[in-house]
Amino acid sequence: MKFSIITIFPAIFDPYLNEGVLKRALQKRLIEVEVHNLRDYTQDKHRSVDDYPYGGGSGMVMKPGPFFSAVETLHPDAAGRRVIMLSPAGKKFDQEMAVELSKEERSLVFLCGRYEAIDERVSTSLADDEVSIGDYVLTGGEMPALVIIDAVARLVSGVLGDEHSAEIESFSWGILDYPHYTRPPVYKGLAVPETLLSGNHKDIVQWRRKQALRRTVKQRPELLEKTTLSEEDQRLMREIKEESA
Ligand code: 4GX
Repeated sequence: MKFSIITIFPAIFDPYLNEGVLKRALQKRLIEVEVHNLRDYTQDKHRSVDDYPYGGGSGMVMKPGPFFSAVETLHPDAAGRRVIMLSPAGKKFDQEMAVELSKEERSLVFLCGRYEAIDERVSTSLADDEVSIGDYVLTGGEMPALVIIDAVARLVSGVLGDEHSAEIESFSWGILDYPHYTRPPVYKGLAVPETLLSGNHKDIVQWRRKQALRRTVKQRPELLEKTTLSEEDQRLMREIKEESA
């Protein structure tokens, strides 16, 4: 899987990519990440990437030229690239989009903007997708690009160890994870739920599923509208509702 990033702050990426799972994935050549400086694709001696907005108003607008030059120079074959512009106005990124992107054959090219805006022609005529990581305003598209690369890279085959492959499916169940505990059995007077210490595997599986459902109802009820619950889940849900009544 190949990722390419276009930014005026290339130094942001190295520290994050050179730790943990992504570092190993890069070493194993399971993923490839190229970081390019947008200013290398400017024409003027000041290497300017922004300018005043037509029509007036406050704030600067990123020029289209450097983004087009960078993409067309670095990825001249349009069929081999999928250009993703990060923007608060984009489609909301979620696990479903991460799964879809992880199956992409083309290079994923991330356009990271700064300032108040990017000239509209970049989103309409250069980018294939405009993506937002959430409804808040950041100072640039670099962290959104890293968030997406992180979420997509861990879905690439071989990036997580085999022991984690079940975890890959966990969010696609469409409900939240169950609570986890490790030693000690009592910490600051807080005990680990006894079912987990019972050694009864069937009870443990059912307890975890019920906890996951309980947590989802309480914290993210909207997730339950998108998923279909099994007969067993529906029985557990009735129990949950009776207990809270
Ligand atoms: N999810 N930002 C991009 C510059 C900008 C402004 C307008 C395009 C259009 C963000 C987010 C985000 C701040 C990154 C503004 N680019 N990106 N930047 N939330 O807030 O993706």
